Amino acid sequence: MTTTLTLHTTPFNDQKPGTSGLRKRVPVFQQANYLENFVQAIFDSIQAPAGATLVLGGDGRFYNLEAIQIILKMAAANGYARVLTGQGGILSTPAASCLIRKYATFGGIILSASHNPGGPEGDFGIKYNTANGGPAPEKITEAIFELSKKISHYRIIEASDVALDTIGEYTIGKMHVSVIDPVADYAELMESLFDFAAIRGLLAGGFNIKFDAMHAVNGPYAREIFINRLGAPVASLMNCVPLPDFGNGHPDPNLTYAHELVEILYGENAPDFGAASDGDGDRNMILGRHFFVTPSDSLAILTANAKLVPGYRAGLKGVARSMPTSAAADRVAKELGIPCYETPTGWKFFGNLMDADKVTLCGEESFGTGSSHIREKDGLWAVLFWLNIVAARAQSVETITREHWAHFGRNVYSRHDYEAIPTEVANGVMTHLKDSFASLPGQKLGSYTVERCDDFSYTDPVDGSISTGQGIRILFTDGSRIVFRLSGTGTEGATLRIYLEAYDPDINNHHLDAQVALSELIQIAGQLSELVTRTTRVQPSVIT
Ligand code: G16
Repeated sequence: MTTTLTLHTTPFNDQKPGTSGLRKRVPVFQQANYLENFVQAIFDSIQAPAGATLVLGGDGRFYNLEAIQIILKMAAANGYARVLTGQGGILSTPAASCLIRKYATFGGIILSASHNPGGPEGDFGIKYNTANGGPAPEKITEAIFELSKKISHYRIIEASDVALDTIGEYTIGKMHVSVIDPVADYAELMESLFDFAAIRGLLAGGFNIKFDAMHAVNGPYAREIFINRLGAPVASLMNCVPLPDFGNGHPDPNLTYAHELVEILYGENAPDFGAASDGDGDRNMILGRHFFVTPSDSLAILTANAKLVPGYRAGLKGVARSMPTSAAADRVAKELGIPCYETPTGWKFFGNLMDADKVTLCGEESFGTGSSHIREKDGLWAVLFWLNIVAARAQSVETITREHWAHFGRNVYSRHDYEAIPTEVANGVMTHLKDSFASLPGQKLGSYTVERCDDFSYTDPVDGSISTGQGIRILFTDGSRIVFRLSGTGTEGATLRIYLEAYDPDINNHHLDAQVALSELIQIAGQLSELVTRTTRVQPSVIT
């Protein structure tokens, strides 16, 4: 027996989605009706037609299972005909995007706070993806927020929980729930894009890899792809058992948080190749032996070598990068004669470009790379792309990167993050920078001269929508730049990100450590923002 209930609720005023959905601490989501309000606001704003199917899954973090049971009962009460979910409530973000597209569902709900830590006191998150498989655009997230501020009721069915641990068909009221293998469809898609035989040959020939799933969602995906399908030894995997608190770690694949992997790749007898992915499996970090590839360079190198990969042999329509990502990909696009788009931070801005067939590859400095095979960034896809290139070129990651720099020049790049700054202090830094816009152009700062500065705004070339206030750019006459931006994914205070980029065509400087090569720009960024005085921080929390 099931009963549909319409329950009274009162709004919360803080349900504004950030760069990628609503992210809050777990105890915030555990408040009575907090999740229910947001889910009802999603359902009310998207107005799915009768008979619609929804994909639902998450990265397995603490509260994932409870949230899925609630959302299933709410979907049933809101008239959905079917929900597709992964066994154990698990779906990586790219796998969810793959399922939405493959089964042409109305959309999907993904439960994840991505690279943020998990556990009872950690972070939780929820976002809605549309029928193209990509994160909802701003007009939808704004509508959800507006509805969340005036919600008075939500609908839910009283029913027993679905046995999410067992693959099979279930019903809640009139709604069907298909609990499916979370890995199979995604692994099949990967096999259709890359030369698995060549990668298998590379691995069989003694090329050693180490993949770190950081105790997050990609563990089972990596096991199926690297071990079962590509024949890598089991020792190639580390931290591949997903845990609700990520083993108390911070599942962010960068030099700071993936230090266990970094130490192995920079140690004695290091493997030839290392990679890591994040909480929900959409980010990636690529390492060679004793070598780190910046995400910006990675995008450029994938673009330059795409024809070596079966899925991209026909060529690329174009490439897109977020504004703070280095211009390395722009140089490749220019040589290939394809367009390069510069979007605000947030994967959602790439969706329209891919749907309109304007771009094939996209990437962000925040360890995200992907293509039009789905509408999310894709961690394992990037790892496979690299392995495919390495197999085709029979060269190391370092040689491929250095040859790339020798040909295109090097966009030396780094990001400095100052985390958990009081919000008013961070806002003060941004206001101060904007106040100095009028006086900066033409100023000589050390060996750099300011050409112009602005607060980045973007007009979507497909639907004409305008996004303003997307980051402060100080652009120098030689093409170098400093970008200041406040993160839209943190849950504690504000995170100030400072992005630094200098272009160096001289191969004799390409051995330099980025922090050394950028030292003058780093100093200028500190001066311009009055960083130490305003924030009392002398060191960034994270350098990538
Ligand atoms: C999300 C977005 C990315 C964005 C990143 C960082 O990634 O999908 O597009 O680059 O956040 O955003 P911010 O600089 O505002 O913190 P993820 O992996 O967290 O979903």
